[in-house]
Formats: sequence, structure tokens, C-alpha cells
Amino acid sequence: YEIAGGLGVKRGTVAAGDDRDVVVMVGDGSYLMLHTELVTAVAEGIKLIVVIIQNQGYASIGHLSETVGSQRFGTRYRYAQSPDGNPLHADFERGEFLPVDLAANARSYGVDVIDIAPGPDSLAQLSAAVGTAKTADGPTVIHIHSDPFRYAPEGDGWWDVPVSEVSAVESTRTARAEYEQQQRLQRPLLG
Ligand SMILES: Cc1ncc(C[n+]2csc(CCOP(=O)(O)OP(=O)(O)O)c2C)c(N)n1
Ligand SMILES: [Mg+2]
Repeated sequence: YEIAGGLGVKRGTVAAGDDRDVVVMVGDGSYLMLHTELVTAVAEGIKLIVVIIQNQGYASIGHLSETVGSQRFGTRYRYAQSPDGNPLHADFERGEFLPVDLAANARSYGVDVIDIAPGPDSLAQLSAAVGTAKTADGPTVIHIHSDPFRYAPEGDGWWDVPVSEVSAVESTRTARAEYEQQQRLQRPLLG
């Protein structure tokens, strides 16, 4: 529940007399879906530390999409562009990155923002930025870039994500066959 959730946790800890810091880690996509409670944090002086991981799109959903044979369709934040000039064929797969600046967005709400430029020392800078945020009185947003193709470690579980039964795309048909095979291994645990 992201920034709104962290805000509630911080309110709860303050009410309980607990001065622990609350850190919210949020992707660029999740930030775009729900970030306006930052304004509440500014208005009420709630000390929340928000780390935005900027990787130009829905990386985890892109990975999931790949595993179900649909490549990474529609999971990048890019300009819509048509491969053949027909606007009906436009997609977000090939255009330039959008000029969206989430650090500037957060700054516009009156939040302290630490914007870390991409580079080899960015993790050291992240560590220092968290230290600075902890000494602040109000909310801080730390904006850091990441690579959408660096995946989190495998969880070794199987996620029941249904794959289209009928498709003209070869990779989707292969994924459907795998899905049906995996489904046969499923055991009903309830009922
Ligand atoms: C309101 C809402 N809509 C859709 C989803 C499904 N969803 C889960 S993760 C995700 C992508 C999040 O992208 P981002 O925050 O940029 O994180 P990344 O995967 O790139 O690290 C989406 C759309 C969700 N969790 N919440
Ligand atoms: Mg992202």
C-alpha cells in the first residue's frame, strides 16, 4: 500500500510514542499510481522516507509477462510509436523514454528531494541519502535509477497466472502448454 500505507504506519508509531523511521520503497509505476499522500505528509509534517526506484516502467510485470509468453508488452514508459506509420499499430515498445521527472514531481509538493544521478557510486549515495533523510524533520523522497532487466532472485514458487487459451503468438501457445502442465500439479488446499 506504498506511500499511503507508510503514512499510516508512521502515524501509528508516533501515536504509540515510537520514534522509529518508516521507509517506503516504491517503483516509478507504483509512485504514479498513488503518491498524492506526500502532500498530507508535508501538510502534517509527517517524517516519511520514500525511496523511488526509477526504471522507466513496470519491470516486475514485464518479467511476469515474459514468463507467460507475452514478451514485455505495454510495460515500458515510452512515447507511443507505430512501426509502420499506422496509428492503430502504435505501441510503447520502441519510442524514446518519456521526459517524466518524478524527483521534480515530489519537489513540487514541498517534499525534500535527494535525486541520485545514475553512476557507479549511486548505492553509496543512496546510503548517505537515507542518513540525511533520517536527520530531517519532515518527509524526504530519494530518487534513484535502476535497471529494469536486473531481476529479483527467483522465489521458486508457481504463480497461477492464466495464459490465453487461443493465440496467434507462438510464445503464448508454448506458455499455455506449460501453464496446463503446471495446473495439473496443483493440489486443492481448501475444499
Ligand atoms: C493499483 C495497482 N494496480 C496494479 C497493480 C499491479 N502491479 C503490481 S507490480 C506493478 C508494476 C509496478 O511497477 P513499478 O512500481 O515501476 O515497479 P517495478 O516493477 O518497475 O520495480 C503493477 C502494475 C498494483 N499492484 N496496484
Ligand atoms: Mg518501475
